[in-house]
Amino acid sequence: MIAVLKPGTTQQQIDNLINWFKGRGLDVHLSVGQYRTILGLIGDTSKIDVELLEGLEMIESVKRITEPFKSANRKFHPDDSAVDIGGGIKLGGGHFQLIAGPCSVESAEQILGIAESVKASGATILRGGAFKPRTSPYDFQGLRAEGIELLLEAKKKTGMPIITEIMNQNHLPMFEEVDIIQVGARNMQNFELLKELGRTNKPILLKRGLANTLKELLMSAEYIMAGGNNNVILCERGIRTFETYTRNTLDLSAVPMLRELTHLPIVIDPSHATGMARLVKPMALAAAAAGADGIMIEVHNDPANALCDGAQSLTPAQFSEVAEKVRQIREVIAE
Ligand SMILES: [Mn+2]
Repeated sequence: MIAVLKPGTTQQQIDNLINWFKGRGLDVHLSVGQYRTILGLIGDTSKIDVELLEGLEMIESVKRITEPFKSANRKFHPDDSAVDIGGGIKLGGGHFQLIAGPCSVESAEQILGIAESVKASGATILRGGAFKPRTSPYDFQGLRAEGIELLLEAKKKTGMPIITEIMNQNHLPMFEEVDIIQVGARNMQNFELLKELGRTNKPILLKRGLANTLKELLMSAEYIMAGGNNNVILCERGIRTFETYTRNTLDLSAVPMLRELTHLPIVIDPSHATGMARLVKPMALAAAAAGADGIMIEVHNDPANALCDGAQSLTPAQFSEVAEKVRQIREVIAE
């Protein structure tokens, strides 16, 4: 981090500032020019509040050289991370996983039927919502605890690990046997929830908020990792732009950009990103081509009568086609 001081700053002020930085464990490199005095701060500056510094009378500007995220930063962890999902499955670091299942768990027959068909098509992880963060309080809110029970039954019968969303840290005891806990877009900055998940050792799939930057996504990952849980998977699911034909705008550049910034695995969710079943296949293929570590797709046995997100859900037959094409794309990019 570099701090540029205003002209006319006294030696006493400079000494005070240097001591303040040293008190925070930083080494300070002082550079006195004809018109400018510059302090180079060396060490872990992640706990330094840039806005506080910029507010000081003697400071002209502050520039971070290293990003404020530390645990997630590739600079300190050059190799890709692979998150251990359990059951011999890893995600990231060369391990690609296809996640599929309905938006919401609706019944035992529904979740088990979909699980069996997506497994047969090559899906390796089963998704299904039990607690649903719906925009309207009058929409289906999910089967809640019963939904998790049904997912666990499907897991037992198919052997597929399961992923489902948590909305409240008080629900954590219900997630004991859930393999991956999802933090939805709307909770990306629910910091108390993130801290609580940081105290577990569960794999966490963290979705990017609909109006959040990649830096904010990484800072949220940092919340989980700062608590000691490094099993974080990032998920791009579309962001809100001025476009209205699609539900959201899929930011596929997030894959190569995040790849540079972080060692954490990156999953793409083309279903929520586009909101339309017919756009899911091209976007899933593009995600595979961009090098995503995983793709998460909503699949329903009867999309027209789905209790949630039917318009963007693929039928098992459509999913099977996408899964095959994704496999082919991955072969091409591996060459
Ligand atoms: Mn959904």
